[in-house]
Formats: sequence, C-alpha cells, structure tokens
Amino acid sequence: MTKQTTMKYTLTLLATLLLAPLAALNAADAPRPTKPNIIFILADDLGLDGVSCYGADKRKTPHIDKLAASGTRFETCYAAPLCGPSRCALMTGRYAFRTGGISNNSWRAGGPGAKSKDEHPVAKLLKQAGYATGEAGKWRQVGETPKDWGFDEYITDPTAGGWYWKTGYEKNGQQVNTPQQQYNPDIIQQFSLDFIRRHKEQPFFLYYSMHLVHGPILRTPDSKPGTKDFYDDNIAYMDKQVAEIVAEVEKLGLREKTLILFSGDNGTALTYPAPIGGRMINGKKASMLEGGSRVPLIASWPGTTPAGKVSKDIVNFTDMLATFAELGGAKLPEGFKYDSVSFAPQLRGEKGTPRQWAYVQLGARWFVREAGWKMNESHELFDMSDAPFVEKPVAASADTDASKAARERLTKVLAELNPAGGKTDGARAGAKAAKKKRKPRQ
Ligand SMILES: [Ca+2]
Repeated sequence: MTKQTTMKYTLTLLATLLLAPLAALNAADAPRPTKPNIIFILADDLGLDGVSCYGADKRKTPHIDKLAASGTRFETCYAAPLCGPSRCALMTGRYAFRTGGISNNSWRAGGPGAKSKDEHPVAKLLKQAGYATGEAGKWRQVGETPKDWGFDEYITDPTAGGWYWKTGYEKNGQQVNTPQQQYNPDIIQQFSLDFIRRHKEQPFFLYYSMHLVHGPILRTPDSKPGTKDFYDDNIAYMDKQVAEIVAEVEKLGLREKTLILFSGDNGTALTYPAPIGGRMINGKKASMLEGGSRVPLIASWPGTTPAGKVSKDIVNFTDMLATFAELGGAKLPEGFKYDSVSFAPQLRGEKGTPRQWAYVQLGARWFVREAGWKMNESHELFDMSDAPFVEKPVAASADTDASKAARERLTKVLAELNPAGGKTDGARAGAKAAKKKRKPRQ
C-alpha cells in the first residue's frame, strides 16, 4: 500500500465511521411514504372472543394474531352493536344522532338513515386526495351504492349478511350471474386481490367488508366431510383470507407502504359466545352492554407502526375517517361537523391525543364510555374496571370520590353531545317501511 492509498483508505474508513451513525439516523428518519395504501378489513359479527390474540380460549386466528404481532393491537375500540350503525359511523366519521344511521333499518325508504349527498364520507375524501377507492363485500345497510359513497369500484350483493353459496353478485352496478353456486367470499377475495394488483402504482383505499363470520354458518370450501359445526371453519376461512391479502401486499413489495387494519363491526353473534380466560364477555351483538360494540382493532404498517404493541387508547369507529384522511393528506371540508379523532399519530409511534371517551348509539339508546366508567342515556353510571366481563351499576347514593368525579365528567359530556336533540327515534319509521316493503311477498 502506498502512502497515498493508505491515506485514502484511512480517510474512507474515517468517513465511514463518522457517517455511520448519521446513516443510521437517516434510516430512522427516512421520509415515510406520504400516502400509504390503506386496507380496512372488516369482519362481520366478530367480537374479542373470536380472535385468539385478544385472549379467546376457543377460537384460533393464527394469521390475524401474526398481523397483530407485526403492528399495534387496540384493546378498546368501539363500533356500534349492529352492522348498519357501525358501517355508517365508519363511512361518515359522525355519531349516529347526527347522521341518522341509528339502526339496521335506517337506510330504508322512510327511515332516518344517512344520505351520501349530505355527508363528506371517507372514500370521497381519499378519492379527492388521489386514492383509488374500492369496496368489496357487504354494503346494504349503508344504503345507496358504494359508488354513491365514493368508491370507484365495488363488488357487493343485496343481503344484510351471509352471502355465501350463491349464484350471483353485483359488480360495479352490474348483476353477474353464475351457472353454479359459488362461494362468494372467494369471489370477493379475488376482486380484492385484483384491486390491489391493479392499483399497486398509486395509493389505494380498499374497504374489504367480509361476510364472514355472519350467519348462516355454512360449510366453507375447506370444510372436511362429516363436520357438523362449521363455526370454527368460518373463523379459519376468515383468518386464511386475511393472510392471503397480507401475502399479496408483501409479494407486490408494498408492505411498508401499506397500512392494513383488521376489525369487526359489532360483538359476536348471540349463538357463538366463547370465553376469554375462562370468562364470558358481558353482552353480545345487538346489546348495549360492553360486548355489543367493543371490537378488535389491529393496525399493521411495518416500519411505521410500532410492532408488538398493545394500546389502551380508546378508538371510536368514527375515528377511521380523520385517521385515514390525515395519513392520505386529504382535506376535511371546513365547517362540517365530524366526530372523528385521528389516531394517525399513534400509528406512527407517537403519543397523539387519544380520545377520553367513546360514544356508542343504537336507536334511542346510547352511552359514553371512559377508561373506567360508562354512563347511559338514563344517566346511570357503571363501574367498568372489570370490563368486558362485568359492568357494575353505581348508585349516586353509593358514590365514592372517583365515581362522583366520573359521574360529573360523563354528565357534562352527554349534556354537550345532546344525542336526544338529534336523530334517535326514526328507527321505528325505518322498520315500518321495511315491514311494508316485505308485505307483498308474504
Ligand atoms: Ca355485523
């Protein structure tokens, strides 16, 4: 080695050593993708007791568990106790008393349900921000078509649930009939995979609204002959389909550019309760008890969202809108009232400003839920320290300092929200319209 090359080598080494920490810093600070792809997978009728990473004793969801391990698992996410109101909150980012999406029948003629023309829904906001938008699966209870609500492409069916072995579906407004029965979760899956592939070059938002695991619980293509109870097969099929979506995103090299969320639209159906750590959740689907609306929420975005984290931050279904809008750089219309608190900072590993309480409504019933307390429409207070298993009513006469303070806080929240001043009692009108519509067929 000549003196000159030795010098050059030394300088290079020195530069490497000096720059190494800088390079490491740069890697950590590398600009994140400005507009991540967003895939929101929504299972139907799946409470905490249906997902093993939430402690379910009986149900096994290894692929969803793996997704949770790769990201953050939120322990206290609140949807609504039924499909329709949950999906309306998700699309609109607003509480039910504001939109009218208060029951499963709200969307029907004569019902108070939200109309796309009166809202600024999440898919429209993302579309305006340059996203390709797609909806796959169950839609009906939101009303109109997915296109009306901002989805460029969609595949759906006319049912409120259980579109399994059938001979047709609706794709982009066209009825498609198949000569033989097909397993529609497969068709919806293929549509979703194809949507992801076709839009890999631009940011996309896929709202994947699975029919699984809503009843009727039927055999899946993977069910073995002789099986009598197909519920676990349905759970396994849902889990497998989630894995296939994740695998496709990985295969396309989009994993670090894609936020994948997995959730459920309401608690587990009444027929399929299962224990968590040997205890049953208090309340199932359709109930105003904890198990009616508390649902799993998993967010995975490798390189951005902390991995293996369990968060106790409260999330409302209305919050998806502000979160996705923030991540996608979508502008919210000025002067329009949303009830949406972004948890985008938490997804980036920051503290953020988590909401202090969740709001849940079904028809003329509602509650606000803090970490340790809950107050309903009758201003009854519940000690939620042992939720989701127990919710203990606390009489004002038995108040402790803590319950008294909670009572004051939640009374104030309800007074400010004033749900009774909004839409709460049109559920009957919708149900009436539904009944009238069904009559000629009887
Ligand atoms: Ca449901």
